[in-house]
Formats: sequence, C-alpha cells, structure tokens
Amino acid sequence: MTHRRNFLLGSAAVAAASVGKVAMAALPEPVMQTTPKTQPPLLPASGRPYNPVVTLNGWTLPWRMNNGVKEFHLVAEPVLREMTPGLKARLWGYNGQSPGPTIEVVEGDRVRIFVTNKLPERTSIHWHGQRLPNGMDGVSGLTQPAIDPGKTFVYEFVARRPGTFMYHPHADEMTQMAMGMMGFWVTHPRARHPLIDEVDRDFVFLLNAYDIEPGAATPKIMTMTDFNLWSLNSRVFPGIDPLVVRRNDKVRIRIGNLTMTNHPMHIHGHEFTITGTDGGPTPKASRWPEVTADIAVGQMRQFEFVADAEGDWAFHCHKSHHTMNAMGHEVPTMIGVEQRDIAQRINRLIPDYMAMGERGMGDMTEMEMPLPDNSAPMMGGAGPFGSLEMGGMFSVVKVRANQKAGDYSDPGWYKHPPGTSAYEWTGALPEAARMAPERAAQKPAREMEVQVRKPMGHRGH
Ligand SMILES: [Cu+2]
Repeated sequence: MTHRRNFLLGSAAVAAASVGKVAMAALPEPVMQTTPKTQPPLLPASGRPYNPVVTLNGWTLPWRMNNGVKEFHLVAEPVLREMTPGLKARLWGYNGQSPGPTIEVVEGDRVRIFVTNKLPERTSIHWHGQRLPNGMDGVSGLTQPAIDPGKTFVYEFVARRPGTFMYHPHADEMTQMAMGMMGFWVTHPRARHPLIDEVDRDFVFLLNAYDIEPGAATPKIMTMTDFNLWSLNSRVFPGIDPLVVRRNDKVRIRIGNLTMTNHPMHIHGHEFTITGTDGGPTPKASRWPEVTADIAVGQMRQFEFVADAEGDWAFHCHKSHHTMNAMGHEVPTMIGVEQRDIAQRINRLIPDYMAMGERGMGDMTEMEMPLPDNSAPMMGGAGPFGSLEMGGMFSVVKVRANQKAGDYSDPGWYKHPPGTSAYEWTGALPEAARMAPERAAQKPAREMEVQVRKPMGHRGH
C-alpha cells in the first residue's frame, strides 16, 4: 500500500529553508510504499500526458505540481525488503523500499526533488545520465556538501532529454549501493520522437546484487565480487513478478546495472533490438536483432520487441551462477562420486545428513532439506512441470492472446495447445554400443593422453 505518513521535519526543514525560495511549508509529504509487489502504472494526474512505465516489484513516486514545477520527496532510510518469500533483507533505500520509487517526468519538465536523509551517515543523490547544471549533479564533496543525517537538500533542474536514467548516492557509494540505494528515472518524450517508438508495455528494473549469509539479514558491504543474491530490483526468483503482456504488444524493457559485474540478459522465443542507452535513443541504422545483450556495470539498455509468440518465455541473466540463490560456493563437485555408503555411516552420527550432488545439483530443488532461518532455496520456484531449478536474476515474460490491454495481472501458467510440448519417447531405443549411464557417469569413455605442445618459433606457419 502506498501511504503518506506524518513526517517530523526537525532540522530537515531548516536546511530546506536555507535553499531560499523554497519555504518550509512547501515541503511535500513523502509517499511511502510497504509492499514489494509490482504496482500498476501511475497515470499522470497533472502535467503533460504520457504512457507510464511499470516497475518490476516496484512503484512510481507520485508528485505534487507547484506553480508548474513537479515536486518529489525522496527519503533515504533503512528499509526491510522482502527479497523473496522467506527472505527479508535489512537494506537502505528510499521511501520504504529498495530500490527507491521510479521517477517519471516529461522532457522539458522542471523538476524539484527534496531529499531527506534518515540514514545514520551522510549521503547525496547523483542523477545518472541527466543533462543538468553542474551543482545539481549530486557528487558529494565535488558539486555539493554531503547531506548530513537529518538534513534535507533540494535538487532542481529541467529534464532536458528523454530517455532511461537512474539515481544513486555519490557518497560512500560502496556501502550505500551494496545496501540497496538506487532507483530508476524515466523521462518521456514531450511529443512523437523519431527514435522513440510508442509501446504497449514499458517495464523497468535495476540489476543489483547482495551478499547476505543464510540466516543473516544485512548485506556484507565489503564483498567485491562474490555476491550470493543476484537480484532484479532487490528481488530474487521466485520472488520476481512475471512480465505480463498481450500477444502482439510492442514491449520495451529498460534495464540498468548497478552490480559489480556485467550481466548478459537473455530472452527466449523472441528477438529484441537495443533502442536506447543511458546516453539516449540509438540511431535506427545502429540496431540489430539480439536474443542476449550484455549490460556492463553502470550501463542502461532499452530492449524492444513485438511479443508475437504466446507462452511463458524465460528472461534471465545468462551467467548460470546468477540464476541461483544464496549458498556457499565451497561445496565440492560430487558428480560421479558414490556417496551412499558414506551417507549411511555418517547418518549414524548425524541423522539429518544428506548426500548431495552425485547426479548434479538439480536434486537440490526437490530435497526437502531444512533451510536456515531467513534464506531462500538455492534454486526455487515450482513450475507447471515441476521444479524450475532457477533463482536469482530470472523472470518469465508471459505472452497471452486474451490478456486485456493494460492488464498486468498474472494469468497463471501457459496452457500449451495439444501436440506442441516436448514429450517422452516411449518406443524402443535403437541398439547402440554405448556405455550404460551409471558407468558413463563414473568413468571417461576411454583413457586419453593429453599432449601439450608449446609454441616454439614459427615452424608450421
Ligand atoms: Cu548476471
């Protein structure tokens, strides 16, 4: 639920008033969000019309029009974010959630954003990708003093170019971004734009990552690369909502990457083109079809496609470790190792002990292994055909012929028309001189001698 809450201004008001023109009474009440569910698009109540976006497992911040200026109020504060049912994280964010709310404006809008700091340390907000006066760029120490705890600062600029942007702190960034402080920003074109197509569905989300030990709730902020929760908008599958579209809808998905590594995002069943970056819309001659596009750290990409194929289409990061949830990486590879005898012996000492991994890790999803408190299964999600064996940066684009325009409600699992699903072969198998699978798993097909030839001079060239 979105709600307004009484807000103690305190020293915040003093800082706001010191900006000058903005009177204390002008500070808009902050709007808060308590649920991680995807909120319906926020239709603009004032100002120029536009087709709003949908923030995956998020929401758009309402504004107040004040003498032609769109006023927003962001509150940087500790939040409790449900990352998936069973796993709640103690993060830092804005207005009750991490990421913060999406900000949507129209090209040419004058925008005033009040930023109140309710964190235990100072912060600032950088408006990533925007053309703005240098003093509004939000780099603490360089373009402004940091916002001390309890203070409110005011940013004001004209949203000069349409496109896909984000916001994040530029103060103790390592800590504050590892804790979840970030948000999305969309500037809609004021009129038809030759490089910006109108679309039926426009989804936005940020790629982020956390290192939270099973049983804990606060991310380890010193982690540099070895994160264990790879998330879309601070949610991990199966906690990530599907992207629901109507068949033949033109769909745009805007993605920003604020993790510490790149993510090759991959769609099934369709081809997309990259129509824009955080630098603006791309020239049409530069666009080509893709099914996977890498998004580097600090980049944003706009994917566009016509969803003309019905079904439940996976959409995920193609780094396979990024479609897994929290688990230690110190687990040895046990494929082909016969553990049954060992397990029986260990069971006499530790009744809960389970041998795992000898046929791969897929069994993990079906073993009812007790989980530590406040953690997510490594690969969760029950699909219509059993366990999905996925976690992390994974969602499903649900394309339906009978989905109504503007209806984002989950239609459930796709019902495949008879004769269109992969099926089990129940006839006879051809005779082949192959090793039985149980032996093949344990021994290589034949002993191989590996010869390494080192490059020596240019012989053979
Ligand atoms: Cu990834």
